[in-house]
Amino acid sequence: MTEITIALSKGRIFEDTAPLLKAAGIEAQDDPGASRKLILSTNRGNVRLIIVRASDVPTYVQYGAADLGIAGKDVLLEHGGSGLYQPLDLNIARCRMMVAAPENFDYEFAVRQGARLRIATKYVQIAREHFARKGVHVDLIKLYGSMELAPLVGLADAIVDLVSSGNTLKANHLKAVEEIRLISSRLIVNQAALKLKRSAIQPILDAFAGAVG
Ligand code: PRT
Ligand code: MG
Repeated sequence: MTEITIALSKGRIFEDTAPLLKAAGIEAQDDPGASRKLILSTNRGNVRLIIVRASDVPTYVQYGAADLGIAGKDVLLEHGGSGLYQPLDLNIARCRMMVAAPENFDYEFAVRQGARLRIATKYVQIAREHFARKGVHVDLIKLYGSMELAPLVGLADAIVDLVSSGNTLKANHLKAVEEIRLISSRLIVNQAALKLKRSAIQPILDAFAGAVG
């Protein structure tokens, strides 16, 4: 039987993914939340799950170490998507990629003035493309987390980050000043695996598509 490996991350994506896997007839043998195993067997002998960092999912699938994966569009845009099919928007882990600035910073005015802005972000590709499209000159400062801190201590004028409830911005006296795009998670497939293992992969794709509606 054809072996299938699916790359997932713990955290918010996994919670929303478990029902979709179930709809595809796939259930993990151990609870990924509790288990420290990185390779989980499932009720289907030929299907296994691997647990990786959210931002590493596209890399495992690109190189064929996993056949399928689930990754946020934010992560896919930063990765570039080479070697991947993105056949399905799963509509889970939804949020918005936003520009945010301190409550007392007049972003629109700074943009109109043609000011050069310092932007701190984990999402350098997305930010670069956004500001280039707007014709705004920016210096991008790459961070790996806690972006909200950067404007508070003078590292940056503004940030580019994901926002869902808005509570993190509010708690740090920041406001969203511009929406870049909606973000949700996508099913991704290794392009070569889809050709070579289509009879095993296609039913999983169909089940996911049916569960998403
Ligand atoms: O932590 P790790 O390095 O393992 O990876 P990760 O942080 O990317 O994983 P995880 O599970 O936190 O996020 C996985 C995916 O969830 C992301 O790639 C997004 O596609 C999606 N997602 C949805 C979010 C959010 N909503 C979100 N709100 N990812 C992060 N956030 C953060 C945001 O960066 C900010 O710090 O939550 C904070 C804001 O939340 P609110 O509710 O206060 O607005
Ligand atoms: Mg996280």
